[in-house]
Amino acid sequence: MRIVVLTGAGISAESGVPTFRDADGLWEGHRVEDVATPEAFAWQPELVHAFYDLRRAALATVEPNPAHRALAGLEERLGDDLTLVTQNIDDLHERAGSRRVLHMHGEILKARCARCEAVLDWRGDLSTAERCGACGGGLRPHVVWFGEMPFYMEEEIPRALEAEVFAAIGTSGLVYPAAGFAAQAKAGGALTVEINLEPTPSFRIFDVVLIGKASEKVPELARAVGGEVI
Ligand code: BV8
Ligand code: ZN
Repeated sequence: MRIVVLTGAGISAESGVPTFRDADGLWEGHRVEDVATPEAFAWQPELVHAFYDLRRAALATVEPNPAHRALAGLEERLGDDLTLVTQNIDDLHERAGSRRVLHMHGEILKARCARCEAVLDWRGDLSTAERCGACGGGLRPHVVWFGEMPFYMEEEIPRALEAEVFAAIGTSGLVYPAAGFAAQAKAGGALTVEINLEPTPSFRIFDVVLIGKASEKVPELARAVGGEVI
C-alpha cells in the first residue's frame, strides 16, 4: 500500500519550532506573507535575512519529536511505498532518521546563489556581504517564497498523490498548492487522513480526522499503517 504524507509546521510545534499561525502569521510586526517574498528580499534584503537568521539559529536548540521519529520508522518499514512531502524548512525529519524528504518549500539550512543557482549547505547567518564561492553572486535562503513555484511539483508530488493513503499532519491547509493535495489525492481514490489539534477549514475533505497532538497521533497512525493492531 502506497502512502503519501504531507507535514506542516504543526509536526514541529512540540519540538519548540513556532508555527506560522501561532504568531498570527506576524514576525516583528510584519506579516509573514510580506517578509517571505522575492519583493521583500529585493527591497529589504537585510530584514529578510534577519527573519531567517533567527529561525536558522533557533533550529540548533530543538530536537525531533515522536511524530518525526514515527515517520522515520514508517519509512524503514515501507521503503519507497512511503513518500514524505514537507512544507517545513527545518531539518527535523532528517534528524529523526527520514532519508527521503521532499522539502517542497525548500530548506533553511541551505543557501542558493541568485546568479548561478548553486545550492550550498548554510548553518550560520546570511547577509548581503556573503558571496557565492563559484561565481561571486549574492546568496539567498534556499526557501520558496510566496509567489514562487514550490519544488517537486512537476513529477514527484503528482506521482506521490496517486497513493492509496494521503495523510496531512499539522498543517492548517491555507497555503497553496499544498492545500490542494488532499482533494487531488481523494479524486484519485485515496483514503485521506488529517491529524491536527483541531479540525482545519478543509476537514470535510478528509475521510478520517484524528484530533490530537502529532507526537501522540502520528505514532498511532504509523503503527496502524505499518500493520500493527493499535
Ligand atoms: C505559488 C517557506 C504561484 C518560507 C512557505 C489567494 C488565494 C489562494 C492562493 C493564493 C492567494 N494569494 C496568493 C496565493 C498563493 C500563495 C498562497 O497560498 N497564499 C496563502 C497565504 C493564501 N501560495 C504561494 O505563493 C505559493 N506559490 O502559488 O506560486 C506560481 C505559479 C506559477 C509560477 C510561479 C509561481 C508558494 C507558497 C510557499 C510559501 N513558503 N514557506 C518560510 O517558511 O519562511 S509557506 C509557509 O507557510 C510554510 O511552509 C507553510 O506552507 C505555510 C504555513 O502553513 P502550515 O505549515 O500549515 O503552518 P500553520 O502555522 O499555518 O498551521 C499549523 C497547523 O498545525 C495548524 O493547523 C495547527 O492547528 C496545527 N498544530 C499546531 N500544533 C500541533 C498541530 N497539529 C498537531 N499537533 C500539534 N502539536
Ligand atoms: Zn554563484
